[in-house]
Amino acid sequence: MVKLQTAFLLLVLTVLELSAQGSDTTFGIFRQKEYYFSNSFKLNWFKAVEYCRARGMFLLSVRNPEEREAIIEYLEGTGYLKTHKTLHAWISANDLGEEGEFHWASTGERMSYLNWSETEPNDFKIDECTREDCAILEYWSEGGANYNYTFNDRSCMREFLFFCETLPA
Ligand SMILES: [Ca+2]
Ligand SMILES: [Ca+2]
Repeated sequence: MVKLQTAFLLLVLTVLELSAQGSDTTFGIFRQKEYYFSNSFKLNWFKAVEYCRARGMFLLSVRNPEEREAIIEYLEGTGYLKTHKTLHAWISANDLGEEGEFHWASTGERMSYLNWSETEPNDFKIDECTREDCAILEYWSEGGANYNYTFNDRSCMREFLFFCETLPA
């Protein structure tokens, strides 16, 4: 009977472990900040903001080289780049309030770290009513200095992966 119970417990643990591995989300704590990476789960920018806030977090801000380095290190730890050559993930920068004036939605700060990909932001015209007002962090393994964890404005309604972070109170 004891053996049977042990076997059952092992089975439960194995199932739990498998379901944890199968999860498409990744939480991690890094340099006192907690991050969340949606991994394979895509939302438009507004829903990504809501998703983060509903978990007590904020859509990621990358306000200086240190914050850029931190998210790169965190992402490398998730193993995502072992299976993907590119990354396109929403961050909180947007110029929804005033065209061309990018601010971080999570902190309210004006963007001063201009880590844009070449020729960005271009406010590309999607259609008569839509241009590009929300920013992603983009990476391409063959992009060299460009697409190197740099920013690109995209249409807010497009669905991309995203990062959440905790911010100090
Ligand atoms: Ca714009
Ligand atoms: Ca763009």
